[in-house]
Parts: sequence; C-alpha cells; structure tokens
Amino acid sequence: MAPINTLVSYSVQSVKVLDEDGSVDISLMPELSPEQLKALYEHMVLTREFDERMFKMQRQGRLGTFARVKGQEGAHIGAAFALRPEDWLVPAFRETGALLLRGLPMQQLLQYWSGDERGGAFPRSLNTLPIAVPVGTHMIHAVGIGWALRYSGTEAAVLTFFGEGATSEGDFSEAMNMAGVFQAPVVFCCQNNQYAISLPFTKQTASPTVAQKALAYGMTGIRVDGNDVFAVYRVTKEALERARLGLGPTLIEAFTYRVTDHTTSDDARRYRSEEEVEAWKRRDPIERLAKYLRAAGLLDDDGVAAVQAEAENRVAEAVTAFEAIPPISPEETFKHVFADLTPPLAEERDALLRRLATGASPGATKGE
Ligand SMILES: Cc1ncc(C[n+]2csc(CCOP(=O)(O)OP(=O)(O)O)c2C)c(N)n1
Repeated sequence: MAPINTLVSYSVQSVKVLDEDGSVDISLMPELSPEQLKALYEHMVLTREFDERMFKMQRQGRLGTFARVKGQEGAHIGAAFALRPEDWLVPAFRETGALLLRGLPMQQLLQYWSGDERGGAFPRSLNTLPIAVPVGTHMIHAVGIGWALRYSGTEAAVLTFFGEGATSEGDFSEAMNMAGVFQAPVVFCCQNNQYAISLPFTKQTASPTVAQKALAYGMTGIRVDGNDVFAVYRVTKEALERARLGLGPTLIEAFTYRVTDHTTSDDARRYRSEEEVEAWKRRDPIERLAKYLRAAGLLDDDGVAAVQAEAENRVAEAVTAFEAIPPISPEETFKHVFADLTPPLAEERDALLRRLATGASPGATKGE
C-alpha cells in the first residue's frame, strides 16, 4: 500500500490594495467608476452616522441593546457592494452598512433594534434574511439557499457574514463542509474583528488565520485587509463571480477591528488597552478611502462637509419616521418569527388575547 502523505502544505494569500496613506496598488485596483467610488464613500459615512445616532438613542433609552459597526465599514460594505439584486445576503448582527446598501429602510432597522417584531420582517424583494443574533446559526441557512440556487439552475450567489467567534461553532463546520461537498454558490465572509466579546482571536483558535480553515473543506480561502474597502470589494466580487459560475464556495477573512464596545451592554476597556484601540483608529477605513478620493480629485473639504450633512439629514428623517410608527399590537408581536406558530407560542398568544379582552394589562401575574 502506498503511504498516505499526511503533510499538507498551504499558504494563505493576503490581499491589500489601498494603503493607509490613500495610495493604491494599481495592479490590484478593482474597476470602479467615479460614481461608484463616491457612492462607496457616501454609504460608509451614512452607516457611521447612523451607528453614532443609534448609540446616542440607546443611551437615551430610545433603543434597545445593539451591536455597533464603527471601524468595520470597509469590511462589510466593501463585500456587500459586490452583490447583485438577484443574489442573497444572509447577515449576522454586525452588518448595518450591508443591510442599508441592500435597500433596507433605516427606520425598519431602528424598529428591529427597538425590539419591535415588525423590524425583523424584511421586504422579500431584498433577498435578504433577517438579522441572526444566535452566533453562527445562519451560515447553514446560507448554504441551504445556495444549494437551492444551484439545484434550480439560478445564476446567483449567497453572501453570508459572521465573526471569527462563530468559526468555533459546530454550525460553521457543518455549513463549510456541506458547501464544499455540494459546491454551493456561497461566499463566507468572516469579519475577523479580533474579539468575540472579551475573547481575543488568539484564544479563539489555534489557527493563525481564519482563511486557512477553508483548506480542510476543499474550498478557496483568502485573507484580506478588512479596512481596505477596495481589497474587500475585489476579492468578494471575484468570489461571487466564481460561485455564480458553479465554481464553488469561498471563505474570505476580512481582518479588521471593532473600535467600539461589543454591544451597548459591554465595556471593552476592561479587556483591551487604549493604545491598541488608538492604533486601529488610525487605520480607519473611511479616512483611508477619503484620502484616495481627495488625491483622485473626487473629494475636497466642501465635499466631505456635504456628504456628512446629507448623512445627518437622512438619519434624522429616519429617526422621525421611526418615532411616528404606531406601537405594534400585542397580536402582531407573534407574527413575524415563525411562518406557522409553534403550539406553545400559539397558546401564549391566545392566553394574552383572552386576558386583554377582559380589560387587564398585558403583563402576566404570578401563577399564570
Ligand atoms: C449561540 C450563541 N452563543 C452565545 C451568544 C452570545 N454572544 C453574542 S455575540 C458573541 C460573540 C460573537 O463573536 P464573533 O462571532 O466574533 O462576532 P462579533 O461580535 O465579534 O462581531 C457571543 C458569544 C449568542 N448570541 N449565540
């Protein structure tokens, strides 16, 4: 019997296009028109403004707990910018910019993070699954959609996002394995922001990179500078194209950093240094793009101010629209999670409606 060579050699390709000083590697620069370049910038600024405003609203008690995306705009917006309308987006919970880019109304996202069930019922026309807070569960759904697309001969692909913490879940392994075996047209985009709440990447996995995990599943793995919107766009566009052509799935690791707390319930100062955060703030993805646009003659001081003012207006309008939405009815709170309500939930709903019919308050009393 011939010996099985158990030594597998591999290398992880790492892609960077846009430098911190705003200069680009021309040989790798993706094709983007001036309009697209400006749209990318405007969208990243809008996402940051929305994120800041949501944070203030949460602190004012006008919104529930939510996960900020500040510092990660290059990673998830760069990737989502490569999607076509017929593709599918399967998000986790830290992709605000991708959801807005997909066309989700801002006030609906505010509804979602305020705990209003209607916020999670995304318009079907967006080909976008709802936010998944349970870590990693949605990657399996992404593969299911991808497999269905392949089975039905539809030339479209799926882009799913998750954090590096999610790669320790069994769901990641199941999803990656199935996508590899069935050549499902799925692009797995890991926003490696280096912390899963307080757990640093080095304690999450013994692998030096997330990208190399692709090797075991027989798919392409690639690491990209996640604060470089051009690099993320480029590799995601190529991966989506391969997927649409039936050439299989890809794992992309967008290496980035969460410059704010994990969620509004966290205090990151308890587990990482100010110096570390400051160093990453200097690699800000929006600043980097702005430097490039200025050098290309596509942006100046007036332009920066105008984009910021427009973002503030749009966010203010969305907040006004959100706050004018009438409260959800008790009955409707049961409507948007399951297509067919589970028997225990149906029982709870009926009990609540019976109780309300007597004129009682919705709150349960002891013993009920
Ligand atoms: C199945 C499951 N386990 C635990 C949690 C609690 N939890 C929420 S976010 C999080 C860390 C996720 O880290 P990562 O996947 O790296 O994403 P990030 O928050 O950094 O974007 C944990 C453990 C959860 N939501 N779901």
